[in-house]
Amino acid sequence: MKRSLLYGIIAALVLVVIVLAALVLSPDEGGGQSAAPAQAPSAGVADDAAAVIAARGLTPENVTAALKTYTPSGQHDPYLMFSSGGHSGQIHVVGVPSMRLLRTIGVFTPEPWQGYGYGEESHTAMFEAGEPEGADIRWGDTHHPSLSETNGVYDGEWLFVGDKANARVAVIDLRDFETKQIVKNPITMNDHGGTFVTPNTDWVVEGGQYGAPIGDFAPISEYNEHYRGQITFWKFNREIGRIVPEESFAMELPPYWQDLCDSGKLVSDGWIFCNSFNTERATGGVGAVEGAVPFESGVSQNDMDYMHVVNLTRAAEVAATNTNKVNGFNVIPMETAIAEGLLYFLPEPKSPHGVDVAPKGDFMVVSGKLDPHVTVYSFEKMIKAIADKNWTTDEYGVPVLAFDAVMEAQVELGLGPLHTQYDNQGYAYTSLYLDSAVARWTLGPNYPHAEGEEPWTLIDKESVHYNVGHIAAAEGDTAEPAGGFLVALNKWSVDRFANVGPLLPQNFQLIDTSGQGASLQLLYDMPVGFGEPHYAQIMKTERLKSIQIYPEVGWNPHTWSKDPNATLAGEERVVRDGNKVEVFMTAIRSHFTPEHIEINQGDEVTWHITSLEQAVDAVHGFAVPGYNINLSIEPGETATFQLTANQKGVFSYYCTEFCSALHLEMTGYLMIAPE
Ligand code: K7E
Ligand code: CUA
Repeated sequence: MKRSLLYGIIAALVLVVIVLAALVLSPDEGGGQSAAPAQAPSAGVADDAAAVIAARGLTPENVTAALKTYTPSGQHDPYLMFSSGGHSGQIHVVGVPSMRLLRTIGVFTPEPWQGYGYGEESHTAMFEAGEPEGADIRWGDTHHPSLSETNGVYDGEWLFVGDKANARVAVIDLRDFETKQIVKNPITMNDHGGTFVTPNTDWVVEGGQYGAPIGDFAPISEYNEHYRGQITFWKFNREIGRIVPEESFAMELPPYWQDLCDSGKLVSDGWIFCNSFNTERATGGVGAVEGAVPFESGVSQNDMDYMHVVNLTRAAEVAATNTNKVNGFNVIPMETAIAEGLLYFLPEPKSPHGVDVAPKGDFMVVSGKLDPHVTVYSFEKMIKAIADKNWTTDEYGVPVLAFDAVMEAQVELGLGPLHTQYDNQGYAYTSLYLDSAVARWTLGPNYPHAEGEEPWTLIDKESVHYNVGHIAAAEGDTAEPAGGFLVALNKWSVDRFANVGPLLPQNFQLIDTSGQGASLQLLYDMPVGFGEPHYAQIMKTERLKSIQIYPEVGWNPHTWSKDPNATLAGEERVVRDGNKVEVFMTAIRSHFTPEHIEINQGDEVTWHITSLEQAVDAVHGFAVPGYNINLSIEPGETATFQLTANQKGVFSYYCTEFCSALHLEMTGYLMIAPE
């Protein structure tokens, strides 16, 4: 009796929740493909659901969360999250709200599934182009992915990401989700503030991090005189889809530790903001230097550090006539930057981490890791303070604007505030590392406000698990945030998942931000076991313009044109010129042509394979044992690799994708006769 009553109550609850969810998740909001209109469930379905709920011991909140994230088979997510992969050196693409991992993009690290970095000529050349001289680097530490924008809104065309470890920037083409370019910063060994695009993707910003002599050596005792910071502006040419180093430039900065940057937009378009820390210019040295103070305390002495503000429009003009070069790269000297009014500082409390420009471009928000407030700066007030010359100068002569003249508001949020994102309801969201929470607070009077909510006020806090770093809201760093969802990128997972050894996954937690007031709801945990993601961006899926088949048989994804070595059916051949051998091969289900390649030990082989496939998802792989050759040949693609036949023997090359019922037969013999 009691039991059936309980079931009845649960069934009624479920019914209410399902009907509510049907109202909340209208087909429009579902976006993507095939969002069928939700139907009121029959009593029978509710009974079944009630039984499941009882058996699994779910609460009504659990059930609501499940209904908001469940994505039936075949339905697409309305949003895609592009997450940095941290030490994996990759980018990971995750569907939101299902939190399904859709794709990994090899960037700074070879990626076997994509054949990325295994013998394919353009990939190998790309790694080498991005390496410091003499190094052989096959990893990266990706921190801040940046989607290309048009008028301050994602356009779904290009993706950039920085490598903190080696100060490199990569360009990814979202037509085929492949990395097309890696550039090495010629004046610094490592960075942090990369990458951030300007509102029309004219520039890709790469901020610095640890001060160092620019293109030179100097002992640490000469820190103040010879160590410097920098910020680099990479010119992006959309026509060719490449960064143009010759048109790019950097600016020499005092040896503070520059951190994350953000681009101005709308009213503040043309300006760049970067936070910094270690204005103390601490040089560490514990264990090496008598009486030295460790970095962790030496870097946190000052109550204020400096937000760096760069007039990029003006800096680009100065760069055009600047003659100062370091390692062949255009670098505006600090004195020039000051004299030309390109660089200003805003005092910012305390050991800040990141600066985030509000959707209308009117405010810059900074969080000090050691200050419980976020500090909001007014762009308008900043411009006035510059016009009024309302400043003192730092030791290097850089104008430091008066704090009271530029500060708009301070909002107390909690402990360890880090990064801020925005939504379409006039709310800002800030991660609280030490509190393990996400705070929702209101922006100023010129943003929308819910009934009874005051500007610049903390509204809600949602606990996350644990120690959140960045947060990513749907289109939440653009001029038109979408609202609805936010993902907390948590650094620690501790007890959230089954123990998989002492190296635990990170934890992405999806939060529903669609309501107003104190309505934030944690929906879903996604363990991340591939590295430590830092920043992520969430874009509407409908903005993508990606292809499924290359435009023409024989396409070169790297040049985005027909490959001169494209091989059509009937044109397959092996051409010999002395000890140089060139193979022109085709691949189609379920054979390579030719199936026998006979060469001699010592031959130098260039090998082209063209996929004749025109069917979606009909991908072939190509592996040669013993030679570290592993390709992915997507429909229509021509791939090229080179090998020197230094080992004799018989090598069975084969297709590595289970492409058809006769996939195992998709093989051939490479016969290398002894010298
Ligand atoms: Cu991890 Cu943006 Cu590199 Cu903060 S950064 S958390
Ligand atoms: Cu082609 Cu398996």
